[in-house]
Amino acid sequence: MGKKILVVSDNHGNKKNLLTVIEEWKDKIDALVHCGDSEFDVDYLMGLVDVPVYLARGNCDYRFSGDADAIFEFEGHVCYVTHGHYYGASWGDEDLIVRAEEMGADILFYGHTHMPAYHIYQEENVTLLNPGSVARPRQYPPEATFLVVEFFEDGKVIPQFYTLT
Ligand SMILES: [Mn+2]
Repeated sequence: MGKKILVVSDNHGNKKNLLTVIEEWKDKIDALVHCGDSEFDVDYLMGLVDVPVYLARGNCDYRFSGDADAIFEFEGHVCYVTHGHYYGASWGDEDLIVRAEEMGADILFYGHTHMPAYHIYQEENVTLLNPGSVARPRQYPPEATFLVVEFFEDGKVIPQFYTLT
């Protein structure tokens, strides 16, 4: 079994959905990533779990006192967390790929679109992952989603999307 990162985004003040996911997963993960627009502050989010927490500030995070983005190493990978609105997340992957390369990251987690996404760009060695929104989904059919990414010893990174039940 590999090490796991729980990735959530865009709960927009919905504590119930966020906590449902956290309660279910907090003992099974090695890190938590929130890609922004929680509408909660850093202290609250940091206190949710006993593992490292990496946060991005969303365009609706008016009370958020943390940095805009985060970068960390995990199992030999460099992971970068951004909300994505500064990098045209709503319009396409191009600027996100450039940003990942700028940051020296091979995995980029983002939110903002409220739609789950998983794209591998082999030439650039960048994987883009969006957990979707855990409260306000915009894909069809609209289902609140989140993501668990498992990192295996051989370097493999396997994302698994979940629907909030
Ligand atoms: Mn947003």
